[in-house]
Amino acid sequence: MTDKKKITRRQVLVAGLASASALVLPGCSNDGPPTYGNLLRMGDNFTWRAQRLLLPSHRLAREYDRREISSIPAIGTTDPGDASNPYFQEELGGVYARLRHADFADWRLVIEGSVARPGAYSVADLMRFPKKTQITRHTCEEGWTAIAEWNGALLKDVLEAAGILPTARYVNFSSYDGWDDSIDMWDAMHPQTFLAYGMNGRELPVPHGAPVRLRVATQMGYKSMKFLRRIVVTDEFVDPGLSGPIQNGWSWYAGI
Ligand SMILES: Nc1nc2c(c(=O)[nH]1)N[C@H]1C(S)=C(S)[C@@H](COP(=O)(O)O)O[C@H]1N2
Ligand SMILES: [Mo]
Repeated sequence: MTDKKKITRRQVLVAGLASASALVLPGCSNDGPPTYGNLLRMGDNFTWRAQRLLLPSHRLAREYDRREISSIPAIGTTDPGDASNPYFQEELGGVYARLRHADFADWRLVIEGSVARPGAYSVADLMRFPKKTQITRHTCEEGWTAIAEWNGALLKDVLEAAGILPTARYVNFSSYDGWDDSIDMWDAMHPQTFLAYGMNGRELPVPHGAPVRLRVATQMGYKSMKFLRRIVVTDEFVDPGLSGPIQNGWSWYAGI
């Protein structure tokens, strides 16, 4: 086959995908996360749009029994306050180290953006929401899985207390190790999306994201952000730039 033919085939494939998504979801073509012109990323976004359109209600991730809980390694950042880590950032990591030193008594989760009542929640504040438990499987893109019990508040309950405005569509998260990422309102309202302050019945350990992490049971592990700092509800998709997963080559939507 000549080069010319190969290019032609690829062009046909791209055009086909683009028109397929336009056909299936009229009016959605300028909506949602950017594709950066990448063919694989277009596929991810197609999966996201198709799932949101075709699945009428929240699909639940499988829940397990207590005796199926397995050991779970701590991956990525295991302590944002560790100054010997090459990724350490004083502005965030230094603050985290001081908060940790005081047992996170002064930690607050800021919730702002498209909400009627922006605020800052302590761990004790989050513990006043109905306490939820899920035993679910965590799937890391590096190829391992583990089953753990997560204890916490539903993100839905906390966001509803903050008063989500009708225009709100995305929920953005920032962490003490400089990660920024987002999920859509669908996943934010999901009955298995937690703000977890506990793991396997104990306080959430530092390597797993203390004092509070996000736990998104319906997506790959990297969407479950550890060491939460701030939540911003937005009406539009916000590209987090270099601190976000898209720029690192990971897909924004990683449904499992
Ligand atoms: N803030 C932050 N969140 C993060 C990470 C990280 O390095 N920093 N790693 C992600 C990845 S790739 C995985 S698999 C899980 C790992 O969670 P664990 O360390 O509790 O097993 O957290 C995710 N959330
Ligand atoms: Mo991961």
